[in-house]
Amino acid sequence: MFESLDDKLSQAEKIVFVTGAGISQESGIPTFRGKDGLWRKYDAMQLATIDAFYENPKLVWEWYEERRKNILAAKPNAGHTTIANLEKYKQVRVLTQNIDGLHQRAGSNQVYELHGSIVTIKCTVCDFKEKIESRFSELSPICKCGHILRPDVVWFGEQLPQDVWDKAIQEASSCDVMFVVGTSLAVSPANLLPVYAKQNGATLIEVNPEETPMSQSMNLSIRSTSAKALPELLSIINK
Ligand code: BV8
Ligand code: ZN
Repeated sequence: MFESLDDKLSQAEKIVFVTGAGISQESGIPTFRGKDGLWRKYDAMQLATIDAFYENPKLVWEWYEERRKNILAAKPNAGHTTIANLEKYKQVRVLTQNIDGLHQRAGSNQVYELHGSIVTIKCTVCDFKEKIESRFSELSPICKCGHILRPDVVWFGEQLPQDVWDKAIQEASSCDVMFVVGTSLAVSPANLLPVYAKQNGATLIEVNPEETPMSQSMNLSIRSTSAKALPELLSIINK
């Protein structure tokens, strides 16, 4: 699959992976597209907003609790583990839109969570923030300051964590090769990261069964799933 870019891959020092829901699809976690994107009758874009949360916090909390249950029961797949193992041979950075933590569970050490994490909660008012260990006795959980707690994720209309975003731009703008894996590139500003890499002359490789808005700008588009395609990468890199 990657033959045409053998040299680029073997000579590359820093490889960056921009990932989306598609890389966790083969771990049984639904993506946001099509029928997958619906929970009960709600579209993910409707629920993942601060307005939806204040309008009906219990509903939004139930959505995240269900997703967290599925995510904690899921296992990283060959796509995640390949990226983690690549750290033995190359400088690897993961810039992910996923809040599922599967890259870290696969052993990746340099993961930037652009849209937050489903295993952390924070207060809507004070600076309380905590990793969630157990299920909540009752929804919606309240902070010791009396205000409501929320998942520590980035909702539509909210800024990305500045430090993470600045670091992501820096990594994207200084990589030799960028893999764009399992993302529709529908959401900004995350969908700008391949543009930064292109501007820096990086080799762009897409792994996605379907076309994306940046397919034409790719040096190589692999129309396959990440768990099938990525493992082959290792065999080329450690030749
Ligand atoms: C912001 C966390 C500044 C929560 C998420 C109008 C036009 C343009 C932009 C905007 C607009 N109005 C507002 C905006 C900005 C907005 C945006 O981009 N909206 C889109 C919908 C148009 N962005 C924001 O609001 C961002 N903040 O801009 O702040 C600002 C502030 C105020 C006002 C203006 C600007 C914040 C965005 C972050 C939102 N939070 N997630 C949660 O998860 O609950 S986004 C969430 O959806 C994910 O994190 C991810 O980013 C996105 C879903 O995309 P993907 O991950 O790519 O998944 P998708 O299902 O779409 O695609 C899956 C792909 O995988 C497909 O291509 C499929 O073919 C492929 N695939 C499937 N199976 C496999 C596979 N590939 C490989 N292997 C497989 N097995
Ligand atoms: Zn508080």
